[in-house]
Amino acid sequence: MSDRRTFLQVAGMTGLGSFLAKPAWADEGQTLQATDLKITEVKITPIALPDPPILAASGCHGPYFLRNILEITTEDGIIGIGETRGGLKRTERLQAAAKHVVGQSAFAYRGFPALLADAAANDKAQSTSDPAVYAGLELACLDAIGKASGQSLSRLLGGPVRDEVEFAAYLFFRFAADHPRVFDDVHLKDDRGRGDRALDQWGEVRTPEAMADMARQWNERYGFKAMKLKAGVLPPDVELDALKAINDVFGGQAPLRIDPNGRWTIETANRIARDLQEMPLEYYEDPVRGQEAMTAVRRETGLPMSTNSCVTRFDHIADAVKNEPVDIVLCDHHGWGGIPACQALGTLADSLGWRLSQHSNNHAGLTMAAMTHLGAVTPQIVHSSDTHYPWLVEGADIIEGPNLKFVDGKLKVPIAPGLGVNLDHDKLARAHEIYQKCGMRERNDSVTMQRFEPGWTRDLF
Ligand code: GKR
Ligand code: MG
Repeated sequence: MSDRRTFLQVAGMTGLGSFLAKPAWADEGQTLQATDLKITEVKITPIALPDPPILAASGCHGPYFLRNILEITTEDGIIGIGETRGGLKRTERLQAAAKHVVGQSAFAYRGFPALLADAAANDKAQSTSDPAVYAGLELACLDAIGKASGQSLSRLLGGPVRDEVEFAAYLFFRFAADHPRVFDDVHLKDDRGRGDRALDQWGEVRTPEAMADMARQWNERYGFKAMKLKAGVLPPDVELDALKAINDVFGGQAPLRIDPNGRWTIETANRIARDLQEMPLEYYEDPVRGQEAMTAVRRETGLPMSTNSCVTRFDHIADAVKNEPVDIVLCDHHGWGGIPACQALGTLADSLGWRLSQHSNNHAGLTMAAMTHLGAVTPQIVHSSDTHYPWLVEGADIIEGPNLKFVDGKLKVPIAPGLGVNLDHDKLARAHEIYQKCGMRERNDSVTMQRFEPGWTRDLF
């Protein structure tokens, strides 16, 4: 099976040279005070990257997913890079936040949330107080500090506690990349086509057999061991059969996860759980919506439960301590407010008896590197992390060189200064051009799904 290796005709070479430059203070043999990393410019580039028609409780993914890329320039000439969630609203918030951050030192990033909260209070029209805005800025500051000090991001943050970070297979039901409805989409603005010109070659995966075959191939291709089935798409019994078929492929040896994204009723979740109890289930992820419903399923089934929906902020923790809805929290540095925030969550998790994994939405290589560093500096991440990265076809990432490669289901923790990946500005410019042309400005999976299945709504199963 081959993805479109030359997507957008982009190619590059890995280049660590620019990371290996001497720190700005090294010439004079001075201390770190010699550089203040005062921010002179924050550049925000919204981008659209190709996405296949994968399915979730929210509907079907559109032809592109959106991200925002940050480049902060400092007085010392060092440029820090970052990536965060996409969408026009967030681009506008980032642009508003940028104005307040210019003139600050990149070393002082922990002061930015307060600075941005004050700014938001004074300017209600432009909410800069958004954890994903802060997380993008923080990442770019950490990258700049890493480059200035010659240290990798994970060394800066007290690690690495592991040299490699393990990821799980993130298996979605899906339509074929050349399903006719894909080409009806007015947003589509690249030269993908049918057959061997399709975005990818996985074909349609909407049966237990096709899903089990894809799981086998993901294990062979990437080495992933844990298998996460994105559910809440087909009737729950079909999804249960798909999980059983995956289990059979691995002879009962692969840790399994199933995530219906809260689209099941408590009754359905409890009924399906009876079969899950017979399988090597690592955890039951958000089968139902909200802490109280999750608590009801957890009490009834006794299964380990995880979430990226009902405990997603620090101010959800007090209720979670009371309700006990979960055993595992999927942290996400864009949602929890940065990498050190997720480390703090790890400390809390230790005392609450929780374990951590990482949540993912579609992302590019800067986030992939950031998630790897986060996995390396957070000992409580003991479950392999989610990532959508394998869905990003070769050549479509915006980093220099080929897409990052999983070996044995793992990525090596980058050791070059900062994030350890470089932006390829040609690829970035193309991804920005697609953003401008495609007209997508926010994610809307239900509208895309209604083009495949007119009248589709997100009813509960
Ligand atoms: O990409 O469709 C998707 C996923 O469903 C995503 O939006 C979720 O946030 O990956 C996520 C999850 O684990 O729930
Ligand atoms: Mg989830």
